[in-house]
Amino acid sequence: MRLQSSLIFEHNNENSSLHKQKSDHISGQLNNLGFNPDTIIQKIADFQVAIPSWALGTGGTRFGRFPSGGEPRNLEEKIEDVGLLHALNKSSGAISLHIPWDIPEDYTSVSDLALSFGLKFDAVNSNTFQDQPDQPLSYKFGSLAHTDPNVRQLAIDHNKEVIDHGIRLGSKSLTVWLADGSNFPGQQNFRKALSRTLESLRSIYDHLPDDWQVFIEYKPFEPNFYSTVIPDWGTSFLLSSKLGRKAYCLVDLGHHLPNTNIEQIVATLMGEHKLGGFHFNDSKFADDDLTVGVIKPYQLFLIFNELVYGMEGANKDDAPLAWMIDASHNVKDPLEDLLQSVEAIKLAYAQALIVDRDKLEEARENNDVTRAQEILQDAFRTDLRPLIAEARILNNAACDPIKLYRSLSIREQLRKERGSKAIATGL
Ligand SMILES: [Mn+2]
Repeated sequence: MRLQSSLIFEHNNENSSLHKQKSDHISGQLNNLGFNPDTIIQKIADFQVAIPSWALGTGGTRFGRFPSGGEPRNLEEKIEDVGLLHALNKSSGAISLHIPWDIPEDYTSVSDLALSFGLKFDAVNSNTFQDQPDQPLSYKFGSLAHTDPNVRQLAIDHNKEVIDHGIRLGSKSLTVWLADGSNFPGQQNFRKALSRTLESLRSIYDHLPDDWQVFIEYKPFEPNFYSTVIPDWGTSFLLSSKLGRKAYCLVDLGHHLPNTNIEQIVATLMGEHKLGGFHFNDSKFADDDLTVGVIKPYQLFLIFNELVYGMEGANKDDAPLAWMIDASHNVKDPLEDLLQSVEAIKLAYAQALIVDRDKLEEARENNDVTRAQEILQDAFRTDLRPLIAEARILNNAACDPIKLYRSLSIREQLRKERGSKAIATGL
């Protein structure tokens, strides 16, 4: 399904007068504060967040899954769904593929299809956390860290294959997340497991083209419940530092123990020029994969506060960070949920852009704690949603993407086209 641009124009015309009032109001407010609203709008308009191919279907828990139909049945339909999102918000201009769930049958036609929607291929993701039907050896006791060199080789070869698929699609990065770890004390020799992982990652790293990056994701627990081989940013930093200049740390917001100060981790990694990218989601308890910004919007803002400080300062010349959503949708329409997540990310980014950095540094240097807090909260409590909408209108996207999505009954149309029982492949 392809969204006609005339429908977006009609929608924007219908909503323009109320929107204009709100947007003029906030622009005037920003002008008074010494910010140029047009510069901020342009930065928001340019900001792109990749959509993973596995987030387009209804997620489940180990207790059940309740899909609502019309989900993409193959890679082509997944690309179409991201194309729909991108048409609605013009901020979802990339798709991140999961191998082997999304191996293209015809690279040229898949690339052409993506291009026709204005989409690029973001990081490719390997999968050594489950066995494939025809797999000769099992990942039950690990992959890159496995005690058996033959299993490690299988996992290394898989990652190299993923890179090869990515090269053919024009992707420029590989994300590695390992489920390796142990469930019981005594099960695994921590030191041996980590050094085997480094050795395996070195073989994968050697296969990376020169203009590629590898992102090392960390996670403190799950699916293993006693230890994971790469539990935290420190281990990810250690591995990426030992690997070399093409290796970076990847921060998945859900991969931290409760109350971890993620913004401080971001600051430290940026300070070392080793932050590669993000997997956005939100959580109440653990890796809940909820809609971005739905539980802890202030944390998201504080993270962007560090990101903007880096991106507009000492990290200006670094490679651009990889932005991706990594969420799951148990009870919502996946496409509506993704629209909400992208919106939340852009809002946090915009709010971080209006932090008065000079005044904040001055307050910090003078140990004026109250003032420093006020400066951050002034930015966080400014409603910049009309500016996000303005950035969309500038890009010929919808003023209100969810409103348009619903008024066009897109899910109903997809159900008709794909079937009310169609469940996304791969999950
Ligand atoms: Mn992730």
